[in-house]
Amino acid sequence: MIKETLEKIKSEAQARIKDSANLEDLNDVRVKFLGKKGELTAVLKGMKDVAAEERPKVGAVVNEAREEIEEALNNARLALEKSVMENKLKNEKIDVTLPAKKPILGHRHPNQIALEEIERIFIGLGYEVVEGPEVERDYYNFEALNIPADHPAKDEQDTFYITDDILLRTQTSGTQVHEMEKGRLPIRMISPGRVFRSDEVDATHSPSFHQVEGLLIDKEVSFSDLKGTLAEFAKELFGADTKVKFRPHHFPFTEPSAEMDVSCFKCGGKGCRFCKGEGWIEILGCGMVHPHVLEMSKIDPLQYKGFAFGVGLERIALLKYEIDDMRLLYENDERFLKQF
Ligand code: 2NM
Repeated sequence: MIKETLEKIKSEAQARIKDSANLEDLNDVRVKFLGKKGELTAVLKGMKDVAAEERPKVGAVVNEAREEIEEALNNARLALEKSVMENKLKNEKIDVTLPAKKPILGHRHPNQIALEEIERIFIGLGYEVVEGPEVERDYYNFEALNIPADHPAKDEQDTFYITDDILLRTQTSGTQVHEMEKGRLPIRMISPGRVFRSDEVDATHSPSFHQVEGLLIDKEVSFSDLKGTLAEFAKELFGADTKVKFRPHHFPFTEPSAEMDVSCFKCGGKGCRFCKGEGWIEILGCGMVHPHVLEMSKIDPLQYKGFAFGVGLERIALLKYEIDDMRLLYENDERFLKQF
């Protein structure tokens, strides 16, 4: 009687195991036949009705049935696990021969390329690169540079004020004033950095652009030192054939002051579309540091002289890389940037 029941349980279990399509089905089969409330357990519980002398024999047969079902379950589980793994391997196959995704590399900005070139030239001439704050006091941006209270540059139309006394620097000269105040002479420095002016955006203007200003202070410095230095700078930046020309100009912080033109590096000075037929291109402002500027920073103008200059970095980048609209420099379009 028990034997028949066991046979039935075994064959039913085998059939269900065979029908199991996945590990969950198989687990259901285990619970149904071997679990606490399972069919085989029910048979064991029925043992109390079996005669005492028969019990060991019956017990052995029940255990045998249990082991058989367990083995069948195990084999089925291994087979299922194997096929799951095989499916995974097949579906998640990686073709290592496919070309790799190329990482997108950044590119130096044309401003940065121009800046590094300018820094290289002046470091070669013994200058130091000094950076200063973009937010300045009125004193460092204007007063110490001999810019009078009624100068148009000080107008709210032209300068971004934070308070009456604190502003976004309109030039990097403040950095040079800080350096002069330290009283460590001589000075040979350039100060690159971002400057701010309340300008509308167009092809040649932006409310925020970059400058490199230079300052040299020593005993016995003359205008010819300025000319020689800037002529050398122009040759290094635009080519050995570059000629320079100085036109008188006015800046409050230098006296005398000048603007420097370089011979057009496209046509060599004959006049072309690039230099608008002039043969010359304006690139910087310069001059001998005003004695009053030296005095305000506690440098004796009878003992020390200096020259200074200021270049617009964007202007150099636009010229050097023949870019005709400054706005392109600020869009950070990778297709544009990677051309330089
Ligand atoms: C320029 C043109 C001429 C200049 C002057 C000074 C300082 F601090 F020594 F007074 N720094 N930079 C200067 C002189 C800047 O920019 C067009």
